[in-house]
Amino acid sequence: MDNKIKLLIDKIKNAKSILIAGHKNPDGDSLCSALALMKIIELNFGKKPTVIYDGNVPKFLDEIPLRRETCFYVHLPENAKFDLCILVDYGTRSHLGGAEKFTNAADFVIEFDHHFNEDVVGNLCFDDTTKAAAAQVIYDVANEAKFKTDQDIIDLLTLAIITDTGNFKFVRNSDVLRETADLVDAGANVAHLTNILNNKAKKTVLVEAKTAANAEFYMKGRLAIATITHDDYKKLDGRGELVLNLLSQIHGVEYVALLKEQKEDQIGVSLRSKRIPINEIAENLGGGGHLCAAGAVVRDSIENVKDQIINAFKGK
Ligand SMILES: [Mn+2]
Repeated sequence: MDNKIKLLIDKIKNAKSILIAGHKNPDGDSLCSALALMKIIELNFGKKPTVIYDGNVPKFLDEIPLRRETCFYVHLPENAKFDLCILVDYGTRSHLGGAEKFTNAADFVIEFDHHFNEDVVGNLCFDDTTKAAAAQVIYDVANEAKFKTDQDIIDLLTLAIITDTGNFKFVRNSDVLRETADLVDAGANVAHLTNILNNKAKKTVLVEAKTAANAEFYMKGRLAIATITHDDYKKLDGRGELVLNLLSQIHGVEYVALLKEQKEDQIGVSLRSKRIPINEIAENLGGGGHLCAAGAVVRDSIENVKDQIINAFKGK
C-alpha cells in the first residue's frame, strides 16, 4: 500500500478527536464529501468525526443523507480542540472560514481537494486537479485503502459529483463518468439523487429567474452580466447556479458573470465560461477556482465591479 495511505490510516487510527470541514458557504461537493468521509471513518475505524460548516448551507442540500450530522462551527464548545483536522474541497486558506482556528490548532492536517492551490494547508495532501469533484479524490483513496462503504457513502459521493459537474454538464474527462458508473454499480440511483436536489424554495427560483431576465449583454452578446441586489441576495440559495445556467444556455453567450451584493460594497462574483479559461480573471479580482468556473469577493460597489468585469473581458 502507498505510504501516503499508510500515513492516513495511521493518523486516523491514532487521533483522539477528528474534525472535518469544507469551504465556507458549502456547496454540494464540499458538504457531501465531508459527510461521506465522516461515514467512511465511522465505518472503518469505529470513531465519529465532527463535521462543521461556516456560512449558509443551501436549502437544496436539505435532503442529502446525514445532513443533520453537520454542525455550524459557532455551536462547538468554546474549548473544542481536535488533534486531527481533515479539509475537503476547501480551495485556499481564505475559504476555510470558521475552520481555520481549528486547523491552526490541530496536531496534523489532512486534505482532499481538486482545486489548484499553491499554498496548501495540509501536512498530508490528497490533491488532484484533474478531478471534477473532491469526492472523486476521496473515492480513489477509499478504494485504494480498501475501506468499506455503505449506501450513505455511495449516495453522498455521487451527489458531490452530480453537483460539481452541474448534472454532468461540465464533464471534461471520462474518469468521472467511470467512477460514477462504479458508484451506480455500488447502488447509487442517479435519477433519485438528482431529484432530492430539486428542493429549492419558491422565492429562490423566482428571484433567480428574475435576475437572469434582467441580465445585460456585452461584447456583441458574448458576455452576459447579471446583478443581484442585497435584498434579492437574501432570497438566493447558494451561488445562484440557476442564473448562471440559464444565461449560459443563450446562443452566442460564451461568458457569464453573476454579481451578488452580499453586503454594501461587498460583491460576490461568480464567473462561468463555455470554453476559454477565466480563472485568471477571478485571481486578478482576488479570488480563484477552476478554469471555466471561478469566483471572487470584491470590496467595491456593484457598478464599479461591473466595470472591472467588463474591462477584464476586453480582448477575450
Ligand atoms: Mn468541489
